[in-house]
Amino acid sequence: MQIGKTEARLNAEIERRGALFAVLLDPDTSDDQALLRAGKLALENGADLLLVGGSFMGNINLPAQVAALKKEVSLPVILFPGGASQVVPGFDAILFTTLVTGRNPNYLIDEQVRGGVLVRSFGLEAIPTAYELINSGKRTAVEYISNTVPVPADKPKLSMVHSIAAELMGMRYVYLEAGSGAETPVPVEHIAYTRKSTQMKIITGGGIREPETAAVRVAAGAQIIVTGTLWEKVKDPVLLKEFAAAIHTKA
Ligand code: 1GP
Repeated sequence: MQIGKTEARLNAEIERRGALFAVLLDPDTSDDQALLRAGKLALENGADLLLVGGSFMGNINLPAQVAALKKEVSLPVILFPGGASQVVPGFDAILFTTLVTGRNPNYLIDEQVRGGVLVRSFGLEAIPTAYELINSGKRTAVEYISNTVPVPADKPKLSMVHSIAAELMGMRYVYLEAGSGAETPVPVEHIAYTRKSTQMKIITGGGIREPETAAVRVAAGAQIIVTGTLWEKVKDPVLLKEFAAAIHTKA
């Protein structure tokens, strides 16, 4: 499958900035302006892209809110769904994920079959993405919901072999995930091993709360750093700027 416009834009931006700062927005809100406010704050303070996703999505107004967001915020807005039922139109692209570290067929093929039809009908650009769940100390929502066992934190080579397989299956991005609100982020060794053995673009997130934590993961080879939970409590422009500065290795 050919690289689409948004993926090409991300690739070019990664080339230009070294690594990108992604802010994850929770779509499950009853406040019609919440997404727009959070998106504007992210744009004004150095974020490069917005991801929209969560374990649950019960917001029937999401397509309209995304349309409003896209009108006013010039960043790529990418859907990061937890399953096929969360595929809705209006996004620049979707991270079309496969939970490759799990052995649950629902998240290896079933959700993709159900969601793929919607992706095509809505004309969404798909970015084929391997999703690897790494143990972060405590049980996360994604582990519970997906009913899969994460890669042990002290076994980075296990991430690596899943990354190799995913690349051979045609995936171009890999998301090394500790889980939303994780106690500890993905250990740098997992990132470094995947970097060393594949050409895939590496996204990592889960439990990143400090710019320095992001910077060491960029140094290990991550190209997109995702932060979500942090901004639910803190709406701090200064901290956003510090993250952007820590992540962008090129001016
Ligand atoms: C979750 O990796 C993301 O899918 C972001 O995690 O909410 O912990 O920043 P946090």
